[in-house]
Amino acid sequence: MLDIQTSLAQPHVTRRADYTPPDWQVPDIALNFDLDPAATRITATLHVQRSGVHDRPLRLDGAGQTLLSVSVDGTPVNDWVIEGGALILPLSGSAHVIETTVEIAPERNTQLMGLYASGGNLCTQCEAEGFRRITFFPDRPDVLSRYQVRMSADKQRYPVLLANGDPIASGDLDDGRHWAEWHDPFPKPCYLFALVAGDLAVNRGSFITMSGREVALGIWVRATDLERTHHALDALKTAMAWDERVYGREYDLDVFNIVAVDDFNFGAMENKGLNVFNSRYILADPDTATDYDYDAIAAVVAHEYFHNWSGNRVTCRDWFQLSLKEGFTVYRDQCFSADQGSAAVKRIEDVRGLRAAQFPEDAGPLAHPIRPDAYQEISNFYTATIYNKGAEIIRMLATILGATAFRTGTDLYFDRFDGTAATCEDFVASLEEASGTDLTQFRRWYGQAGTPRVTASLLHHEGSGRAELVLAQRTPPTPGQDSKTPVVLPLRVKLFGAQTAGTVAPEHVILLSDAEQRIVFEGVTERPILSINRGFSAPAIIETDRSAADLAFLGAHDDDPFARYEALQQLMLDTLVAAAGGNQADHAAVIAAVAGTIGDAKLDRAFAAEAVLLPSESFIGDQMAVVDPEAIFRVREALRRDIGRALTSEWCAAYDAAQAIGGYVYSPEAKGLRRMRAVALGYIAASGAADSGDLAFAQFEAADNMTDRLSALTTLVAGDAAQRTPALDIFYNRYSDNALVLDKWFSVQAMAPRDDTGDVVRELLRHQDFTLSNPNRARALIGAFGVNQRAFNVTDGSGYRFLADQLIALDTLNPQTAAKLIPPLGRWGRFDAARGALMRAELERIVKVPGLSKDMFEQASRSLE
Ligand code: 0A1
Ligand code: ZN
Repeated sequence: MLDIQTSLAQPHVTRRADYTPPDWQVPDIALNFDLDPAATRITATLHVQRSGVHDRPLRLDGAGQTLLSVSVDGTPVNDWVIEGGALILPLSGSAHVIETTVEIAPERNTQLMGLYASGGNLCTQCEAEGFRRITFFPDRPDVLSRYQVRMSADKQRYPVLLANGDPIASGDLDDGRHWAEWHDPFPKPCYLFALVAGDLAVNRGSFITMSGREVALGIWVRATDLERTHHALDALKTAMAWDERVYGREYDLDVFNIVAVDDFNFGAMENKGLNVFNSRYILADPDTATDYDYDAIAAVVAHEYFHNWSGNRVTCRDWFQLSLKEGFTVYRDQCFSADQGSAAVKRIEDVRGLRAAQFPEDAGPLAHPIRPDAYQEISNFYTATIYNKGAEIIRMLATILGATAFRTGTDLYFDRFDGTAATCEDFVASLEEASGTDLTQFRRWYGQAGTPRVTASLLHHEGSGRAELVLAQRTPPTPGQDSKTPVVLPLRVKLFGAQTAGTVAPEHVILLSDAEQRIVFEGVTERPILSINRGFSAPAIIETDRSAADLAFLGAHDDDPFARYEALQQLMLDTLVAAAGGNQADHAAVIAAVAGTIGDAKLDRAFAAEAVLLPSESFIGDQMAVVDPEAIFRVREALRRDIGRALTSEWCAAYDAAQAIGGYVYSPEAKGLRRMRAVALGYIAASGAADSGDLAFAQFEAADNMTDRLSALTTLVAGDAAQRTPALDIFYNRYSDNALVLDKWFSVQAMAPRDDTGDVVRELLRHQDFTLSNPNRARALIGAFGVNQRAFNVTDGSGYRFLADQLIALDTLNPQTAAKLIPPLGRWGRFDAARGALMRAELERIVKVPGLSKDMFEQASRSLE
C-alpha cells in the first residue's frame, strides 16, 4: 500500500482551524496482549459508535504493526484499506464491534514510543501519538474509552504485570506463562494507556484520601534500586495531600503505581493510575543524588500526580490545547514546590529556567504561541513555551483574579469539564464566569508568540510630590506573526524612598494593557526608586533606566526577594554587557553588592547563594545585539575572579560556616548551606587561590553526599589543578555501575568552561559507556555540549559539525530525542555572519539527509527560516 505521507515532498501540516469532532466514538475497548519482546500479539476489541449523521468509514490510526486479522461483529472482513498507516474500514450501521489482531516487536523499538523494551522489561509510552504504534485506534485525545486489559507473558522474565486502573484477576498458564487483567473505570484517551511487564520490586505505601478512602501506592523499580525510592514515595503522599488542600482534588482509584525505567524520551508520563517515569526522576539517595535531583524528583512526581485532574479527568480536545494540561500542571507543581521550602529560591529557579529555555525559543525561529496554530510533528511542541510560558500565563490569571476567585474558577472548570476533552478557551471562560472578570484581552496570550518588552521610566517632580511611571509595551515580530497587539501584563510595583529606605508607595498590581500607560503617584516627597515586576508577576523583559546605585539599593533593601535578586542580576548584567561590548567596566559596585548579600545574616543562605551567582553566559548573550561568546566568557571570568579576590576572607568564612552542618540531612536549611558552600568554593577557585585545588579535592573526598561531591568535581573540572584528572577517575570508578551518576560524569565535562572541552567531548563519544540509544546519556553529553555557549560556538564551526553529526546519527534511532536537541543550531541569527553561515550550513545538511524523520525535518527546516 502506498504511504501517502512519504510519497509527497511536502510534509503534512495539521492545523488547529481544521479541527472536526470524531466521526466515531469508542466507549469501550478490550485489549489482549500476548507479550514477547520479539513478537507481541495484540488483539483489540473496539465497541465503536457512529457520532452524528454521516456515512464516513471508520478510520483507525496505525503505524508500523503487522495486521493479522480484522473482523466486524464477529465476522472476518477484508474490505479494508491501509492509508498512511491507518486502517480504513467501511461500516454500515451505527454501532459495531471491531476486532483486530496485530503483531509488533518491542525489542526493535528504538524510538521509545508505543510498546518498547528497557532494561529487560517491557513498557509503553503513548503520548502524544504512540498508541497507534501498538494497535489500530482513533489516536486522538477526544476519543475517550473504558479500558479492559489482559496481559500474558513469561512468568520468570516478567513476574510483574501492570496496567491502568485496578487489578481484577490473574493466574498461571501451563507453558511457564502467566496472565493478569486490569480495568480502568474512568474513560480516557488512548495517550493515557499504559502497561508494564517486568522483573520489578515495589516500595509500597498507602494514602487515606480526604473522604477516607485508602489508596495503595507502589513505586516499582529494579530490586537493587528499592532503597532509592523513599523520597519519591514521600513526595507522592505530600503531593496527594497538597492537591486536596489547595485545589480540593482527591485521588479516584484504589491503586496508584509508578514505574521507573532507564530509557525514556522525556521526564515522566501521567498514564492513569500507572505513571511511567524516567528513573532519574525517581531514584535518589544522598550518595548518588544532588539536592537539585531531590527537588526535581518531588516536582516531577507532583506534576504527574496533579495531571490526574489537570490532564486525565479533564483532558485536551486536541493537541493544540496541550498547554491546557501542561501550563496549568506546571503552575500547580511550581506552587507545590514553593510550599515545600524556600518559595523565593523556587521562583528564582523557575524564572532562570524560563529565561534559559523559553525566552530564546520565543525570540528565535521556533517561536510559537502557547496554543499553536499548526504542527508537522506534535512531539516537537512539548516545549518550554507550552510548559513554562504556559505556567506563567496561568500564574498571571491567578494574580489578576486573586487566590479566592482563581480557586472558584478552577473548581468550576474541574466540575464542568470532568470526564471530557476540553479546550484552553473552556478554562479561561470558567475563570471568567466564576470571577466576573472580563478576560477578553487576556486571551491574546494564547495566540500571540514572543516575549513582550516593557520599558518603564519613573519621573519625579519634587515640588508637587508627584511621581509618574511611564510604561510602554511592545512584542517583537515572530515567524508568521509580523504585527503584535498589546497584551495584559499584571505588574506588581512598589516605590521605595532613596533617602529613608522606606516605602513611598505600597505594592500594588498595575494592569498594563495599552501600548502605553502612565500611572501617577501622589505625595512622593523623596526621590522614589522603582521596584517593578516583583515576583516576576509577568513573563516580560523589563527595560528600566535605573542607575547602578538604585539597583544596589534594591539589591540590599527590596522586601520582595525576587525583586532583590533581580536588581543584583541587573547590576551584574549591566556591568558584563558593557564590558563584553568593549567598554571599561568597574567591578566595584557588583563586589560591594555581593559582599552585602553574603554578609547579610538575616538572609536565608539558599537565597543569598543564588543572588550572588553571575548571570549565565547565554543570558548575557541574550542581552547583546550580536552574541560574542569569547568576550562574554572573558568578562564573566574576570568579574568572577575579581569578586573572588576582593572577598577572599568573606568567601572562606561563608565556606566554613556552611561546612558546620554535621551529618547529611535533606532540609531547606541544610540545602541552603550546601548551596552556599558550592558557590563559595566556586569563587575561591575563581580567585586563583593556590590552595583551591586542595580545598576542592578535600571536599570531594570527604563528602557524604552527591551535592558536595559534584560541586567539588565541577570546580576541579573547570580548572587545571593537579587533582582534576584523579577526581574524574575516582568518580568514574566509584559510580561506574550507576547510569544516572555516570550521566553527571559526562555532563560535567561537556559543560566545562575550558579551552579543550570540544576535544574532550569528541573523545568521550568513544568512551565505552557512551551510547546514543539511551536518551539520558545522549542528552548528558551532546545536549550539555550544545548549551555550553563558548565551547559549542568555537569559530571553526567544529561544535556545529559535531552536533549535526550526532543528531543525524541519533535520528535513525530516536527522532524525538534528536529533534529536541536542534535549538542551539537555530541561534544562527544571534551570532556574527561567519558563525551564522556555519550553523546554517549544518542545518541545511541535516534537512537534506535522505530518510530524515519528520521530527527532525520540522525542527531543522523551521530553524532555517
Ligand atoms: N505529559 C508528560 C510529558 C511527556 C510527553 C511525551 C512523552 O513521550 C515520549 C513523554 C512524556 C508530562 O507532562 O510529564
Ligand atoms: Zn505534564
